[in-house]
Amino acid sequence: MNSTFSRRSFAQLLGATAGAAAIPALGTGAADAQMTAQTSGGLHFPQGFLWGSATASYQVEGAVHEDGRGQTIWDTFSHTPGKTHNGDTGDVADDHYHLYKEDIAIMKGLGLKTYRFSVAWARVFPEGTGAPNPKGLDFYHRMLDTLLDAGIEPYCTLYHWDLPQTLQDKGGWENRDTAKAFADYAGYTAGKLSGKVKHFMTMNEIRTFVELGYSNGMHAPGLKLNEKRVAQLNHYAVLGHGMAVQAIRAAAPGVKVGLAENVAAATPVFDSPAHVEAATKAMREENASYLTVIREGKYTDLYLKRLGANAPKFTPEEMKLIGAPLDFQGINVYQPLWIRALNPEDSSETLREQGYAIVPDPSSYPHMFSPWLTIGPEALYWAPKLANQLWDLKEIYITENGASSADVMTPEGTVLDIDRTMFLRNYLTQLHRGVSEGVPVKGYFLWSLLDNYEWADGYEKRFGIHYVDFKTQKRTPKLSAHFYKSVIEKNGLA
Ligand code: PNW
Repeated sequence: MNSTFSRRSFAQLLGATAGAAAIPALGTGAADAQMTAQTSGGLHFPQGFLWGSATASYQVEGAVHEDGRGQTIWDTFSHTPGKTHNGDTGDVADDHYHLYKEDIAIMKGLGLKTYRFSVAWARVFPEGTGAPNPKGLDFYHRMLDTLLDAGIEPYCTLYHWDLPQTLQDKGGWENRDTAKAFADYAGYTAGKLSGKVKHFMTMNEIRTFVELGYSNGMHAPGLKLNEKRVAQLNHYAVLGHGMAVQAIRAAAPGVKVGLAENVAAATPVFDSPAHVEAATKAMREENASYLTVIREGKYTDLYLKRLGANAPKFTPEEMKLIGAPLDFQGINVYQPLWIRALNPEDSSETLREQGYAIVPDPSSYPHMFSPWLTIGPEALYWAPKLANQLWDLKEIYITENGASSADVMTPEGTVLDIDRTMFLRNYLTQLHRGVSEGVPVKGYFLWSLLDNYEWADGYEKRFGIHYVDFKTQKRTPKLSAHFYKSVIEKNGLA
């Protein structure tokens, strides 16, 4: 395809890089015709909608030995042979620790209103607890000053999976003391940064670090524990969130506190009252030990019943902390979980007691470069809508949404990621549908600003809207960056 792209079209595209109104230069393409058709009604977002992008410390920073940073479970895991694609590590990643000014200039050029980043716990407390390392926070102060100078509002995640190794050596999230250590670190850090940051998320994707880290062993620390141990450490993880909420409120009065969770995005197979009712039940039950317990302060009856003797041990005080009210809710939405209503023929006791069925993907189901990233734009309509119906969330942010592509840098020096651009356009169209119905989504953070270290997939699976040459650290905007810039400029898709 790229070889048939004419020189003139390239010139137009490169023109689009510099100029604000340049996207129409591509207006003869099929993709733009599709966009016109979809948006003929004018898909504008409410004034003040926060357009952002997200990254995470271990995935972009590099500089793992610099300024007193302690070792984390991802340093250990990625350096263990056979654990990551190609043995890739985050030792250098995007070298954002040194290139943050350039990266913030890129954000400013895009027109970003907001940026979601995470703090590496082991930069602030190299051993997880004990004496803080002032040089660690200095980096975030430098970064935040540059960001604020650029007029971009920071949203800060306090835990995006890079647990200090010292704490893992004492059991990690299996040890209740880790929850307390996290709260201490979170309170300390929020207190120090609250002059510059007004929105804090305790954790990112509790589901992912619990299930991939401790159950199937695909992520750090790479353990495969039994159901009982996983349920108990899941409890300590949500407890860590709850204790951190309390600590942040005490240390940084006035800031807003939430978390970013990847909900199982229950999506009805089609829009009928019975399927929507089934999807609503699934939204609650499939998130039972994550968002549901955090929003309701209790585990669902079905969750506890199914675990039986493997259910976690907990106290009423712990449940109160876990269910503490939040100021906003971040949800990361990637793939749909397709749900149908039950038929009279569904006789299984399991289905009957839960009241919905998960429909498995046929082998022909389309996905992005990451096999798990099945495509279903409707997830970005239903996930915030159903979550809001269940828990009256009031202030929702899509804290992550984006896609991996097998990006190719053309000889002319550009990346035409039409699949990612299509993915984003269609998901954003569905987000617009929800917002226009009054679902209180206040902002959207695209994952990710830059290609970065995609965990166990190393550098192979690129999620950025800017291409990174990992040898030279050169950043190049992809077609999707031009698209996103135009969305921000127009505050919509029309
Ligand atoms: C999220 N899944 O991870 C993380 O928050 C990011 O750090 C990550 O880079 C991004 O999504 C893209 O993967 C996920 O298997 C990892 O369903 C795996 C899954 C979902 C999210």
